[in-house]
Amino acid sequence: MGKELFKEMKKDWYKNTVIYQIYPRSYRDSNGDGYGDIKGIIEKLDYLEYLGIGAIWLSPVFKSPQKDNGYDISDYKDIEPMFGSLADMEELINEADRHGIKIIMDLVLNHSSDKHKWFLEAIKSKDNPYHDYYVFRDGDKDHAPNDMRAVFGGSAWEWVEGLNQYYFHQFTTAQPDLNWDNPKLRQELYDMINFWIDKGVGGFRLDVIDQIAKEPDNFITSNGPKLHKYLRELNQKTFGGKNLVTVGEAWSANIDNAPIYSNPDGSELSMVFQFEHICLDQQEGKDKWDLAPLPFVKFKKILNKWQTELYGKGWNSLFWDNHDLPRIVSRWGNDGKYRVESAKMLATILHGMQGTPYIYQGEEIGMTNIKLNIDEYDDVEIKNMYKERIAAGYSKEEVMNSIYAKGRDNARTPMQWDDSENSGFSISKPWLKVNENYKEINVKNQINDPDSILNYYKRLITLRKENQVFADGKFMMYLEDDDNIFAYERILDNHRLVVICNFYGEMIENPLTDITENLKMVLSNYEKDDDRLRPYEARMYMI
Ligand code: TEU
Repeated sequence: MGKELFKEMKKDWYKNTVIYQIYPRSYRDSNGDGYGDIKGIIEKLDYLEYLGIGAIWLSPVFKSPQKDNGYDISDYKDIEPMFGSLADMEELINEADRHGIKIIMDLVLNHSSDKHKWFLEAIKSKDNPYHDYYVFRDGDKDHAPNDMRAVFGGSAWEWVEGLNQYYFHQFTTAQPDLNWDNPKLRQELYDMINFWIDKGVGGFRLDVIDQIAKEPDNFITSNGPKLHKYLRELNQKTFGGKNLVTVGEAWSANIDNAPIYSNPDGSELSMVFQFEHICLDQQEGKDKWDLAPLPFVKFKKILNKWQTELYGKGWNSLFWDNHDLPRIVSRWGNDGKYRVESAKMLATILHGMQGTPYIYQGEEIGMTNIKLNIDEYDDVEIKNMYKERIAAGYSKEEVMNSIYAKGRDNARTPMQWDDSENSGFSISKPWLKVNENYKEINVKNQINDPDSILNYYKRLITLRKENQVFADGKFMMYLEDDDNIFAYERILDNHRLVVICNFYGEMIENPLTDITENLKMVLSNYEKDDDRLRPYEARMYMI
């Protein structure tokens, strides 16, 4: 292999790999305090190497009062003691590297914690050197600058007694927005990022990156006019040209601006993490709590659009789950009788497409949603929404049903390692309840079972690594208007990859038998072939 080609391949390593997301609180508790930690992750690196993933997206482990479980950072250059120490983090980076795994850190650059020293200084006086690191506006106690709302409920403006000003916060009041218009603030962030690059991290996930260039006076939160200017500067001052993978979480990204974020020239980020396909099972114009069935054909059209229109122009993330979303097998699969079949079917659809697939911890064993009593939940979003909706006159039953379906704690229950007490997550009472089904659904049960969901994921990851058609094949959808089937083909030179899935639980006819006649079936969730497609059947063919 020529040196240049090798360089070229390395630059795009994230296109042939799969990224695994760890929510550290819930992964593995090594010291028995009920919270997962960095040493716990190190214990599980052999498992992750077995699975075959190339990188870990590590949800925030920085110093934090944990008002939003780490998405409120009070020191970007230090580690939260409940997760370990800076030395543990360095050990994780090095040990992961020995296992062929890169560590992607989760940077929250849109806001800090209200306990960050910058903010504590900023509220002291209007002429404090840190005051302009945040977004303050004048007003009086009874009149906020405008009526903008925060994502987690309430006004986006919080009054500071004494300073007699409001600060702007898009999330909780404990997460004041940083002022990216201030070059000194930007430089501090770049220095901090370079600190982590020097420690050997493999890249960064950038939390709500589309919201950094807010202009609250103009009611702009996402996608502000200066956004891409700031992203290019960020790139040049930090990770640009360094072969790191960068993924921008952007709820507002669309097919028109995704190529700007993920321009193949490397001027901004490696890829976008956008949500158009994931926000469909809610009532139009309302929010995620207002439930509606998944409009299947529309869903396929959206995925088709991203596959075909971004081709050659940018790069996308492929995901069903993360720490903010419910468990996919409970959401769009079947977490009862067909849990195993539907989990594999959903994995097949996702991993056959173009983009970098993400596996959220526990997805690889088909972990499910949970139903708790309201006081057993931990998530600030759930708690705030519950109070707001009950006060607004919703019935308790309706609110609880929304939480069961969409609450973020569905994804945050402890990882299910084995059938011992607390699912092998911890020897102590975990911070959030373990799902009762852990005796059946756990890693130990699946690792030696060739037909398990876990080993199915492992095969998908191997197929992606070994066949370039997964990364580069052109996408073509079949039967776009069919109400049950999700099917497509990927083509690269004379290589073909065909995926045919029955998305639902009824047995149906398979109209695509001609297409697969001369192809070899490389993966399926049913044993013997059949003319028809059985409940949640998934087939992957190649030539
Ligand atoms: O999420 C961005 C975000 O907008 C979410 O709050 C999302 O709207 C919500 O979770 C959907 O239910 C990121 C992080 O992933 C999330 O965990 C943080 O709470 C949030 O940013 C603030 O940092």
